[in-house]
Amino acid sequence: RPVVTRPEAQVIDMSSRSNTLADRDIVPSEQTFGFLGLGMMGSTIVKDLIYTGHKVVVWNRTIDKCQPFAEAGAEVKDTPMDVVEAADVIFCCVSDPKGAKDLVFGNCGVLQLKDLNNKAYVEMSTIDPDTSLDIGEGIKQCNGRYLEAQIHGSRQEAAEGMLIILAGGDRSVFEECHSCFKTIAKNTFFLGNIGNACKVNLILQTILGVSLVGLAEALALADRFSISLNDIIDIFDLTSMKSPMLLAKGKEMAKGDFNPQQPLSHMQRDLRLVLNMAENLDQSMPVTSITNEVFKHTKRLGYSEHDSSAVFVRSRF
Ligand code: NA7
Repeated sequence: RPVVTRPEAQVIDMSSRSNTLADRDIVPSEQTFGFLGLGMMGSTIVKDLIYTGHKVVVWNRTIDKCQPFAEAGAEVKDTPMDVVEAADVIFCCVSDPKGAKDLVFGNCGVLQLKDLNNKAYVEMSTIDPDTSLDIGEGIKQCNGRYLEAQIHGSRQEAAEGMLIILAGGDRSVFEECHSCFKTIAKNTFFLGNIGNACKVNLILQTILGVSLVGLAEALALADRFSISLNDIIDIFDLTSMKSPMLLAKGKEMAKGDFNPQQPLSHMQRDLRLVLNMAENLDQSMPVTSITNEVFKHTKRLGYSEHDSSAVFVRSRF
C-alpha cells in the first residue's frame, strides 16, 4: 500500500487575473449577486466577479474563507438566508447534491425566506437532474426563479476564465447572468428545461472518467515493461488520439504530481450520479460501472483529495 501524503492546501491568489479578462469588454450588471460556497471553484469565480466590478455578497460554511473577499470589497453574511435577502441573483457552488439541497431546504437555508419575491437562484454545484428539479420546484414554490448553471472545467480553467457553462431552466435568469458568465467562461450554452444541463455535464464527465482510467492502465503497463512514460506521452502527442486533457493528465501521472485540478472525490461523485441516472433508465453502462469501482478503490487508498489522475497509483499496484 503506497504512503499517501495529502496534497498541499490550495490558496486563492486574490491578485491573480485570467489573461483573457481584459479582452472581454465586460460591462458588469448592476444587480447584486449573492454567492454561497467559497471552495476552490467558488473563490476563483467570486474573485473575478469582484474584479470585473460586480457587487457581491458572500457566505461560506467555514467563515474564515470569507475574509479575503471582505477585504476585496464583498459583503459577508452569516447565513445563506441573509445572502438571499441582500441579493437579486444568488449563485450556489458547493461540493455535492446533498450540500446543494441543505443550503436550499435546511436550517437558515434559502427557503426560510418564504417569499423570494422573483429573485433568481442559480445552482452551480455539480448535481443530478432529480436534485435540480427538486431545488427548482422549491424555489418556484416560494416565488423565485431558478437556473441550473453547471460549470464544466478544471480549477485551472476556472482560474483562466475558461470554463464552459451549461445552463437550463429560466431563460430570464440566464440573460441576467450574462456579465457574470462572460467573466468566468469561454462558452455558455442554454440547453432548455431544468435537468438538461445536469445530464450533459454528467455525460461529459463520463467521457472524462472512462478516458482517465484507460490512460492510467495503459501507462501502468508501460511502466511494468520499464518503457519510459515520457516517451509514451511524446509519441502519443504525435498520434491522432492526442487531446490536451489526456496529454496533461498523462504528464501528471508520469511525474506523480496529483495537484487537484479536478479532485478524485468529485470524479467519483460524478460517476456515481451517472450510474444512478442510468439505473433509472435501465441503461447498461458496464465500463462506467467498472470505472466507478476503480475510482472508489483509489479513494479508499487515500487519494480523495488528489487530482483524478491519481487513479494511476491504483493501476500500478
Ligand atoms: P471544494 O474546494 O472542495 O469546496 C467545496 C465547497 O462546498 C466549500 O465551500 C465547502 O464549505 C462547501 N460545502 C460542502 N458541503 C457543504 C454543506 N453541506 N453545506 C455548506 N457548504 C458545503 O470544491 P470546488 O470549489 O472545487 O467545487 C465546488 C463545486 O463546483 C463542485 O460541485 C464542482 O463539481 C463544481 P467549507 O469551506 O468546507 O466549509
